[in-house]
Amino acid sequence: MTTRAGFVALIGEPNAGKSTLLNRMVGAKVSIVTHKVQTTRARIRGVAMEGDSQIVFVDTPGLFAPRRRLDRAMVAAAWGGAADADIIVLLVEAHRGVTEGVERILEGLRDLGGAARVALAINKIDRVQAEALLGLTQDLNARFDFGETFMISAERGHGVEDLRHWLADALPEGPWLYPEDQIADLPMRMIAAEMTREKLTLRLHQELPYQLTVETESWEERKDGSARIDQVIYVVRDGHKGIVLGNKGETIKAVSKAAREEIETFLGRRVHLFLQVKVRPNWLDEAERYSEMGLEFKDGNA
Ligand SMILES: Nc1nc2c(ncn2[C@@H]2O[C@H](COP(=O)(O)OP(=O)(O)OP(=O)(O)O)[C@@H](O)[C@H]2O)c(=O)[nH]1
Ligand SMILES: [Mg+2]
Repeated sequence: MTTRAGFVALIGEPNAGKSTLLNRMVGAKVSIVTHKVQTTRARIRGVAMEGDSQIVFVDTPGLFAPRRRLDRAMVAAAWGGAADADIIVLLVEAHRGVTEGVERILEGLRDLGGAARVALAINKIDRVQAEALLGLTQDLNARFDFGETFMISAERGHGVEDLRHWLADALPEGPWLYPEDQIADLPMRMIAAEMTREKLTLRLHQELPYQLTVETESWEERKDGSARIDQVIYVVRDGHKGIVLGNKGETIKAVSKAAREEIETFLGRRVHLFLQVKVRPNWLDEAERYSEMGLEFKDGNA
């Protein structure tokens, strides 16, 4: 048997549907998804088997013009994921087409050189008329020499099988990189923290989701088979703490319930989840917060 294995980086603008595609390829929710931009903050790997190929998908933070230190670390992580991959899949939203952001990404891909093969996946085709896709495909292929173009709906699953087959054949020959039954390689404590961050992002508005982070502080296995998980939500201001807690603690209770249910589904057992909110005005400039997220902390403001 000839096995194949390798890394496939999913890159694109924020909200392009990278995490949705990763989850669909893997068949489980490994990476969090929201309707808001900049949901994913670090590289998240999900493993899919296709015939004799093992495809290690690398979900990356969206590529955008960074302003804050955290933004820069996210964008650096995304390009790092692309540079390290055997194959890159660029996701472009069908209904938005070639935006300035997409043009910038194409420039970045040109700078990367031919080190990796790049495929184009026009996503969210459920949102446009079929006729519009031909023009967009031609436009994008005139701008960059893609190895192949796919039209997909990551959410509904259209075209995803074709993409998976193509990737399985295009990966280099070699032994599998993970055990056959493994689907993710993020520590469970991080996945659990991400699930809580997803619920917070869905409930909170404006800048708040971008100014908080969630960390799992302790994880205790109980004799009855359940787990006790303690997490801290770091916010930058007292006012934010009040909003996260909500009137009579309503918001944090709802977040806690939704996150607990999702962690239970993932683990397949009962979970007791305890959330605490701490004000930490400078967490966005603390190296430890970045390593907890799996991001590189860069000194200085450059
Ligand atoms: N209509 C439609 N919506 C989609 C499709 N794929 C993803 N979405 C939605 O697009 C939004 C963003 O999806 P994500 O998977 O979080 O996007 P992302 O590229 O990971 O975003 P960042 O992590 O912020 O970079 C969510 O609301 C998804 O449900 C699709 O094929 N069709
Ligand atoms: Mg994402």
